[in-house]
Amino acid sequence: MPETAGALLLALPLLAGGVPPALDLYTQHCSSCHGVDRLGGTGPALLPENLGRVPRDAARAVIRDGRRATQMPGFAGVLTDAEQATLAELVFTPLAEVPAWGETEIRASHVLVTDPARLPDRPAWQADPMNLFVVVESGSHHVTILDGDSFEPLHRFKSRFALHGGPKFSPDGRFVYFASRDGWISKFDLYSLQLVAEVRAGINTRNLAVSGDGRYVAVGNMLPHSMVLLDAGTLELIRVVPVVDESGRSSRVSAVYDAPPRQSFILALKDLREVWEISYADDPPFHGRVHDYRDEGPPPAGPFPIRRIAVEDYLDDFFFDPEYEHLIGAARDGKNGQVINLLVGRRIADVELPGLPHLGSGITWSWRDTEVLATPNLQQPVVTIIDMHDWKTVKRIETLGPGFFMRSHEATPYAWVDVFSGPNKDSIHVIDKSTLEIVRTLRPEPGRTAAHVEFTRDGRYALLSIWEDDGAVLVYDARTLEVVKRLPMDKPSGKYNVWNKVSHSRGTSH
Ligand code: DHE
Repeated sequence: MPETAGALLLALPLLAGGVPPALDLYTQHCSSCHGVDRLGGTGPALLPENLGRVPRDAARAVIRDGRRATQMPGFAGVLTDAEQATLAELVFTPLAEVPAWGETEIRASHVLVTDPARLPDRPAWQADPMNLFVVVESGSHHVTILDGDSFEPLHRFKSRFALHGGPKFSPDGRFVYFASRDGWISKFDLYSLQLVAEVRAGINTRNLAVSGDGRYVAVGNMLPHSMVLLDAGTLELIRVVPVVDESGRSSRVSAVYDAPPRQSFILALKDLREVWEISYADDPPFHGRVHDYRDEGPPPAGPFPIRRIAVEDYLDDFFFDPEYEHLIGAARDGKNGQVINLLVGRRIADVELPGLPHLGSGITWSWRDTEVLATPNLQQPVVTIIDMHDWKTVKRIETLGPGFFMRSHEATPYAWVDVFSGPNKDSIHVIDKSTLEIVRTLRPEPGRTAAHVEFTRDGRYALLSIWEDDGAVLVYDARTLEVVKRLPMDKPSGKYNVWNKVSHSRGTSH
């Protein structure tokens, strides 16, 4: 949308509401992150549709104090109480016209940059294609493709503004798909190091998933309230699925992930107490919009049927067990996590997960005669370890502050967790996976945020981000815990190893 049109949209409700300073305040303090037209950027879209569950008092508190574990700063001391109130009022004022983002807009945005049929058969470089790293540099919105053996960059290119969430790979590891917060989905060919296609699937996108058979891309949107199915080859639109219940209430998507053994995409929703499963199997095991397997439900409704599972709370994020039979979900501001058995389609247990566990970053490993899951917590200085057989807490490991990302690898005895916020955000804890004790706390570059680890394919090296504009990726020997190489990078927010991702390593996010 042209800037002038966006400004006009913004001005209309202001004129109607008679709050003249709001536009100036918004432009000066908010628009660089939230978009000139409030449609989102690095920060979420600031529209009443987006803020459905947020009370006005809470919105004012966020403006005043900032939002923990995000880049939202507090404006106490910068803006007066009256100015903060004016801004809070503005974000609950509907745009005069909410921009549509449906089939027409999505199709119009689609660009096929390179004909997939003309792509070369072999990589244009000498390296192990399964040991590449895709490094997202969020400082200047670039992506670096790194050789995971020599630790030399193979290529660097400009990405869409504000990529968020893990990029996802095709099952053979050749293609990587990115989602930006403002809805752009990009497909990149790692063999020929070029963009294949792009499409804007939403106005504010949460994340994307690629189907286990490599045929589909699912995009979960915050705005509009939809899930978008794309052809994974060309990124052409297959279907827009409105996220609406039978009473007409719609919801933002908290996250969409692929469940390969089930041949389905699973969605958590922010505003409906439901989990959705959308089958991409040729012969789906359920039909139509049904509540769960036991319901007779309406007659078959063609491909991509939706199964709706009722849950007891709105889920903000979730995580699967390695067999993809259970989903462990966390509700923002909830006291406990819920375990939902996907076979029977209902909650079977609660897990003790106070605060705000970052389950999307959870990992699992074998421990004694059981399997445990470990998750950092965005609000509390703790890593929670849960037994996945009886869903009881095995241990709460105290850390130096709330953590965002956790990683391990089958071939290493350690799990690494960052301290993402607070005075110790330059620290990384190394946890022994058998004793569940912190065995080392590293301070790679004192005073500078250290975050997000990813291992090489063989688990020998751990790559860690110095999460600063003039930051770096530090390569650690995962046995000696010594740095063997430093690669300067521009706020490397995340790094993703092809093999660990496509093989669904239990030590990394999916
Ligand atoms: Fe993220 C992944 C949600 C803020 C960097 N983040 C994810 C995922 C979810 C999520 C659901 C998993 C998606 C996937 O990989 O498919 N993130 C949220 C939030 O709810 C939160 C707290 C507030 C929000 O802005 O919506 C949030 N996230 C942030 C940030 O402020 C971070 C630190 C900086 C940024 O880039 O916005 C951030 N999130 C990341 C990264 C991943 C991510 C780097 C991928 C992690 C991985 O290794 O897979």
